[in-house]
Amino acid sequence: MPENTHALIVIDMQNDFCPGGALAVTDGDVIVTQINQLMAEYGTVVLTQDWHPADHRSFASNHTDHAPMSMVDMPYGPQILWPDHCIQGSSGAGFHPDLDLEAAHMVLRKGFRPEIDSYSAFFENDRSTPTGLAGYLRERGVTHLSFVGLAYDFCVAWSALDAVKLGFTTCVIEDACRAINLDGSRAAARASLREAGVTLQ
Ligand code: VGL
Ligand code: ZN
Repeated sequence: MPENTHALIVIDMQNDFCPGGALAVTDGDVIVTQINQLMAEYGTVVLTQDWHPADHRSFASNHTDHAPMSMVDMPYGPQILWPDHCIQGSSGAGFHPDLDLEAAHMVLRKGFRPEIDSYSAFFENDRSTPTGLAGYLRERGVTHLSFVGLAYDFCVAWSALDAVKLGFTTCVIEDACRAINLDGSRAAARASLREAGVTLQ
């Protein structure tokens, strides 16, 4: 029987992060089967969905003279500029076709405010605007979180680091994640997760 205190948080298993997508993560699709199997072991399953308007400020195309993967200063700090991805209602924003949507209890959309990016499932990148996920989980009596999905070094890591800060016992199942790995971001994320007390499984 799945335990009601344990939730699986599936981060951004969307077409644009899979091979052929606008911000494809190498082998991003390979983890889908394993994630579907994991869902059965948890009392609560949450899917997050990166969900940007076309004029989102995290897109290089909305800044003059900036290439994708370059940096810009936003009011809330430095921001990597991405290729256009996960535009609301587009096929790229849809979940991978093999992901078991029926097993999910909640779908949380994030990144829909044009002025601010949102890597974490808990807070937007200003680090102060909550998504409401912590309240949802606490009200359901959830104390333990396992994270899987894309991308390990951005949305998975930021979500897991916030989860620890919020007092959840937190684990990242590395086998069921894949990384973008921009300038060593995978190793940096792993070090931060270890230091914060996230179990890497
Ligand atoms: C993500 C970059 C931009 C992610 C989302 O899901 O890790 N990365 N938007
Ligand atoms: Zn995004």
